[in-house]
Amino acid sequence: MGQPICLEDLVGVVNEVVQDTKVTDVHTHLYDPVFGDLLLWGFEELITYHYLIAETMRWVDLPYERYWQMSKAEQAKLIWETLFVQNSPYSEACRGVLTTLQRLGLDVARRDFESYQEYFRGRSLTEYVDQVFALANIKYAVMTNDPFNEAERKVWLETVATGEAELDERFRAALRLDVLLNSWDVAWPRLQGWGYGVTEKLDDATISEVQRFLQEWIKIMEPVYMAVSLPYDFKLPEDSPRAKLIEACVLPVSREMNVPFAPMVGVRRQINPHLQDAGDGVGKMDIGSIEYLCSNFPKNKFVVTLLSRENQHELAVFARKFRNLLPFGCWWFLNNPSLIHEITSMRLELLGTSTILQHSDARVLDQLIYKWDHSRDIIAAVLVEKYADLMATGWVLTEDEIRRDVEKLMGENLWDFLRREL
Ligand code: HDL
Ligand code: ZN
Repeated sequence: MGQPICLEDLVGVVNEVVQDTKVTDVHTHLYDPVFGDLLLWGFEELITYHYLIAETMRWVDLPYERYWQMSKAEQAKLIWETLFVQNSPYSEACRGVLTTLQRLGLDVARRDFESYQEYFRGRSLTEYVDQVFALANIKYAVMTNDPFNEAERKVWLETVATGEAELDERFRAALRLDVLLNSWDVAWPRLQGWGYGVTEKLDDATISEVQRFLQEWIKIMEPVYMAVSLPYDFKLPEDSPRAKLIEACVLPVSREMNVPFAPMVGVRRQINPHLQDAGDGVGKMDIGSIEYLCSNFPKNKFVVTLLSRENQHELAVFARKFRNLLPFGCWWFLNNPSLIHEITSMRLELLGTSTILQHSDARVLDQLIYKWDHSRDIIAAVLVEKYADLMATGWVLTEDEIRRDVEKLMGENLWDFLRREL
């Protein structure tokens, strides 16, 4: 049971436990170094993160194509001057750059752009991965792995599947199905070219071959889940290739191989295409589609994150109704202190410890440091509120119990969900 803690020690104990707890980062865009240049890292990648591009382009009247013609170093300098010198960098993406530099031991007060670039030159990537994972206290980072991405596919087939290189066990795969599910017109010719007996028509033969494609990539990647980013107007049930592929291919294989399905719903894709990756928006989705999945497929496991703030309360309420629904993270436009606080409070109040509070969505290795620093501070503050409320009833609390709860909330619930027999 361990020693009960007193109210005076609560803040210290909760913060220490949250800082100490290694996280499973349930969703990132990072890659094991074996994937080479697909893993982004270093100052210029950190400061040209697409969030910062969008914020910069609000200030400069530069034609978009002129920005895209710049070198990475020129883009970095423009962003630095615009967002950090001409304006105070308190947006979450800007502050994150500074938190990362500070945690790496660099002097942020000097505002010395060149020295920040210099720090990374000649660094060993594998050493830097160790340093970042230690600073961010990461146990696992779940990648986003797309078998339709030629560069990535090549590494899986020629390096990983052949046993030529072992994956670093800290990087876990997620099989990403955006092309298959959102662009069937693009997907089926590619599948056909890879030797799957598919046609555009989703008849029994094609369905069986798409299932084989999924089964084969699950064997290659050993993914933690199968994910897809779905638009805000995603609907189930629906008479569409996407609905058919999900119900006839993804869900049967998901259940057969115990690889949860992770619909990530709410993007309004490319509302400003000139911004490229930074050009997506957000929209409220119809939670009835999540209800349709959870209630009609009770033996399937769903790991879900939604992009709209307006969907968060519904998601938490629906998770109370369906044990096969595991909500996770404050995704993308929600990954800001005010919204992380609001969503974390809501989830603890509605779901207790039966949820996963956060993921980083990191696209650049270095971001793990700030995304987890910032989230840990907020999660600890909310947990202090909740444990203090418990203690006000006369409840006696031990550090062991706080550690147990925090481990679940910071990612262990994913591994437990995989072990569950629904
Ligand atoms: O689809 C996704 O996984 C999103 O996270 C997008 O990659 C988005 O562009 C992003 O990077 N969000 O942080
Ligand atoms: Zn993402």
